[in-house]
Amino acid sequence: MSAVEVATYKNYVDGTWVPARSAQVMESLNPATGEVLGLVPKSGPEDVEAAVQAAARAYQSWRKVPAPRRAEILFRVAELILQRKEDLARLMTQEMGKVLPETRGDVQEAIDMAYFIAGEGRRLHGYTAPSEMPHKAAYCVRAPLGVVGVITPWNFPMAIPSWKILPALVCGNTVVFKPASYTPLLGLKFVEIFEEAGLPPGVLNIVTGPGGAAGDALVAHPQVRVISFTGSTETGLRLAEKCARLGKRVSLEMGGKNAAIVMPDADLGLATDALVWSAFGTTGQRCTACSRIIVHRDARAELTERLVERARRLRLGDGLRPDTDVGPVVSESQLQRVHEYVEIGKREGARLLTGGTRVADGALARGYFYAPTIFDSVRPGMRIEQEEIFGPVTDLIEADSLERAVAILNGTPYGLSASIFTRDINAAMEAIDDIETGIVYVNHGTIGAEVHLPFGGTKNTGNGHREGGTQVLDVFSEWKAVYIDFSGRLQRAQIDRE
Ligand code: UN1
Repeated sequence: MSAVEVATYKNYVDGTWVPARSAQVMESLNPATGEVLGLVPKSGPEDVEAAVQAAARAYQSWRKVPAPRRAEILFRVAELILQRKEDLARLMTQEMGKVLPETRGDVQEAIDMAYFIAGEGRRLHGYTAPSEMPHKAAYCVRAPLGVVGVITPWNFPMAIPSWKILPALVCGNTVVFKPASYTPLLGLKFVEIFEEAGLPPGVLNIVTGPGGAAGDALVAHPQVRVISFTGSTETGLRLAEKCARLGKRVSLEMGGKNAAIVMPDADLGLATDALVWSAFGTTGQRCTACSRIIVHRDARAELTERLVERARRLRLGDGLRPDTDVGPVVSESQLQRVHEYVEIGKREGARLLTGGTRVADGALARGYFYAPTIFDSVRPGMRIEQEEIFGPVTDLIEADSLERAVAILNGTPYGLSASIFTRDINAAMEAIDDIETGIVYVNHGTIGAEVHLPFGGTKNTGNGHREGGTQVLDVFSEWKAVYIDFSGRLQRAQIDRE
């Protein structure tokens, strides 16, 4: 690694690439190798101010561009991402560690979202309704809100920003985007594509920097009308409090403690494949990761044996290598957090079946690698059963009936995704009815949501909003009800009833 060669990147504000006003920079690092990938602006409140001002000015003209024309730009965005899919995926693997097939999937999710939302430019449906008066028309339309602040995590550096930025833009809002501090380069590459696709200056701005300075300034700015945030529950709730004081709309996607139920009649080969993928894919760093496996007593021994055997065979390494199954966790602090939870689990009396250690042999010594970890004999209520770990750790919990399994599944403060493995249609339907999560899978793991269905969770996972689907449009627009009276006289609603 030669420090001399490291590229320096800039923010994009009002259609121009600019350094932070303070001229400060911060590093983007490869978590598999420790290599410095680039230097990006360490932005502060003054950079956020400039970006919000630019977005507020651009809003006045962008909101008047007909939605189908706004969408044409978004179709071009989709085409450009598609052309660059491989380069973006490789950079993403370098910047946050997940293996190349998964980073290709992340980029593909942004492509899917761009095509899907661009299509909405020709719909953005409202509806008409009959008026209670004669000679009076009534209908409603979606109106944009103004400047939107987008704050995103590092685990899906393109997919998650795409879920927010694209619908915000198609609705006619303008955006200030603050990507995660661990993945600024992907954020900057994403914004470059919008510029190339012909988005007018000021419509989308990016400021890279720490959440504490740049993110908070965005949340606190009175001209930012909506905050869309994905990240930890702790940060999300703190942001929500600030937004509430300012009367600002906030859409939150926060933690999860997702579980899968495995019934004795399930296809255990399929369940093993799906659960290893859901627990250890993305090194367990998905909001949707399966961190609890609730297994029926009669399937416990066999499923446990299969899972442990498979987890032990997973190969850790640099995600760019074709023989790697699981990449590093994103940072040293994340590595410590995962290990602390493993220690907590042991103290609570759970039985460690495999993993539970940092792996630092040979080339892995420079990165943040943690062995895929499975705990057995986990009881409902243990901290490792209740709290989100966000790493390659999953728990096995025994249940003796479907009813009990669903109760355990529902027994955490979160409600993002859930799954059940069974061949019994009645059991599956009952579980779908009783599971209290925003996403339910049958004979499929807990990960892999598609962009055209609503994505989000119940309880402390969110605050009632959804991303994906046409439902996401509700976050970035508000309803305008229109009445047109063509009677030529005063007609009083609720009063003139003859
Ligand atoms: C996340 O983990 O933050 O459903 C998003 C999935 C992906 C998105 C995950 N499509 O697992």
